Amino acid sequence: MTVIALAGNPNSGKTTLFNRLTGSNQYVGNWPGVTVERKEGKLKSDKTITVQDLPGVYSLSPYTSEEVVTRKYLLDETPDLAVATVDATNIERNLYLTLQLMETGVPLVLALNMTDILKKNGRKVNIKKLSYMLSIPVVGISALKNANIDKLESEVKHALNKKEKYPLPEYDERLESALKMIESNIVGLVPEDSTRWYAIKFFERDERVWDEVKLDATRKKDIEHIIETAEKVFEDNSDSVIVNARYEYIARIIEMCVIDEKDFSMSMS
Ligand code: GDP
Ligand code: K
Ligand code: MG
Repeated sequence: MTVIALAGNPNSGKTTLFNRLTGSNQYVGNWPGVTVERKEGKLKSDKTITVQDLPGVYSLSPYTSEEVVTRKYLLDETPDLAVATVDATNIERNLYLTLQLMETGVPLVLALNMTDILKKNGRKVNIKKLSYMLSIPVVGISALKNANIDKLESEVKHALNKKEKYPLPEYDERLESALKMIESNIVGLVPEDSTRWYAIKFFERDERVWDEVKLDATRKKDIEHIIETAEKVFEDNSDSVIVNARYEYIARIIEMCVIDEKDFSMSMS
């Protein structure tokens, strides 16, 4: 059975897209142990593909029930592919989650939603450039207006067949060397495709990952030392180092891919 999961910020249009993709063909329940709604259905155009609507989250931290459900699903149940539902009118905030989704190692297609109101806001997103810079397929859609959903489906099916890995976002060199050192300490002890994700979570001192991954005391000490050294270099807490690295990365993408037509006409006058 093939499973695709819809992941995105709250109100990015996941459920609207889910309804488009599955029609009336759905099952609604709860995730085990929490009162978070679980929606599952079959893809209208191919009943062998299950579509899973995941709880909306802003990040893959281990704090809210929604975050716990979404991250557990992506890391432990590993869908064949995830569709990152991105609200194009709030692209910066939404890409923050997209980077984390990429790091889980799950194959990803980005559905840039709400393109219908993007025009009204006087903004344009260069989709080809966005796809090139992130190294993942990107499709501009409007779930509400039913625009380009067939294109999204064909990109999803194409990606499912290709099973290609994409290069993960790379941050500041000094951060990268810390992460590489952590990776060498955990390789073989975590699922191979999500090594990067675990390295980042160790670096952030994510409590769940420190509890769940069984490391001997020496490795734990080594990793703690790597983190402390990085914190001295950056003069900042390790979790803030990651937050800043992600926002810097996103700022470069926005600069290259988003055109604010209002700004442009003002600067021309
Ligand atoms: P979810 O929280 O991610 O499941 O988001 P919903 O599917 O519930 O959508 C949140 C709101 O955005 C609803 O009012 C939708 O009607 C609206 N919405 C969803 N997709 C689009 C779209 O493509 N364009 C516009 N204009 N509104 C949309
Ligand atoms: K909602
Ligand atoms: Mg929803």
